Amino acid sequence: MPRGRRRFSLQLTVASLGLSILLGIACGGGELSRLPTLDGRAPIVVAHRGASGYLPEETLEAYVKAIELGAEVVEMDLISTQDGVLICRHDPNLAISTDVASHPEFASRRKSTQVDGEPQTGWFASDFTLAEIKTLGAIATDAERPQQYNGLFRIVTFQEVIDLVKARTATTGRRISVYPETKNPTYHRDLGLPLEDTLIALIRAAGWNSRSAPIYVQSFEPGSLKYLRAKGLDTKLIQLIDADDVDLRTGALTFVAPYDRPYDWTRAGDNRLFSAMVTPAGLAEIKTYADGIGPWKRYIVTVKGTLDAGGHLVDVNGDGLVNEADATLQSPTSLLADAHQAGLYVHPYTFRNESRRLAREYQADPKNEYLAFYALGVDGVFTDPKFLL
Ligand SMILES: [Ca+2]
Ligand SMILES: [Ca+2]
Repeated sequence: MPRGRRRFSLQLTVASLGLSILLGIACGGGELSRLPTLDGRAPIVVAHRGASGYLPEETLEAYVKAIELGAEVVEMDLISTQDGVLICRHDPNLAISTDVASHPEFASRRKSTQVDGEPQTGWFASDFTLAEIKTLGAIATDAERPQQYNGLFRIVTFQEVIDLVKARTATTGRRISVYPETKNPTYHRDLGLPLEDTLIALIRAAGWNSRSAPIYVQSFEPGSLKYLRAKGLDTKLIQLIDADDVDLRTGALTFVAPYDRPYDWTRAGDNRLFSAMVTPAGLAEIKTYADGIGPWKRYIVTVKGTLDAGGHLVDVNGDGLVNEADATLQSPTSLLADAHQAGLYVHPYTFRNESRRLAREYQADPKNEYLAFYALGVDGVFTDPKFLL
């Protein structure tokens, strides 16, 4: 999901207690069935990488925190170790989210390579066994987030999160789901460490290979989802839909590699952009192998900056920066209606509470953004959960 470039901070959002409060506001008394979701159920709150507004992301501690805050779904990215174990990390490059750089015993493994065509230098999970990775500490990936927990928590395997969720489901009596993403599937296949068959085996072993099981499987690469389905995976599948950014002068989404199209399309010479997925034809194709879409939220409601008479962007709030806090909401697109018409769930990403990411109409209050999207009928939201205290 939301990859490095858009990983702005912060602190965030709302889990289910907050959700019920918000829905109460949205529905004038909590009549959840009035929300125009696909199946009439209340939208799900997906804790993006765990309680990543509080603790280093994708650690057991971050998932425990998210569950304690009330999230009903915990999200994770899956990458492979050298010995083929699926671990929860957003980036194959361990320099981004671990303290590997401070481990002299691994200094010689630093190298330069490419991930989805993007040159990177660092330490890569495919060069480390699980046992070696277990000696590393997780660190916050965003300087605006708490740093005091850096190095304290270990990297976890997907199996360990499955075990956690099952245990917490039993002790709380709540239904808690997981939402794993096959991360960089083509990259892993090229390395001889394909993710999909291992993932299917873990899901089967968990007894979760059905549409009704507490699991959603997501990917940006259609080929990964199609492979999973063809190999017998019967869980809910969600096609992620990315873009690079918004051109604040026009409100149009921009498409710059590697956020222009799924990497398997790039490799196949298919030059369509991610935006092809949100057309009626694109949605119909997705419906042949998936149950829903996870679009960047700007596909549903985009924003446009304020221009002066000379056509220059204006710093409306006078903070010296021109960003989304100086921009206004545009009319919703037809994507939600089109996707629901196609029978697809819609789970947009990523909701965050920093004021610089909130359009003017939200008045620096992230609750207003949730209310707006809930009213439109989204079936869930990816959030970096943090209660608004
Ligand atoms: Ca993700
Ligand atoms: Ca400003």
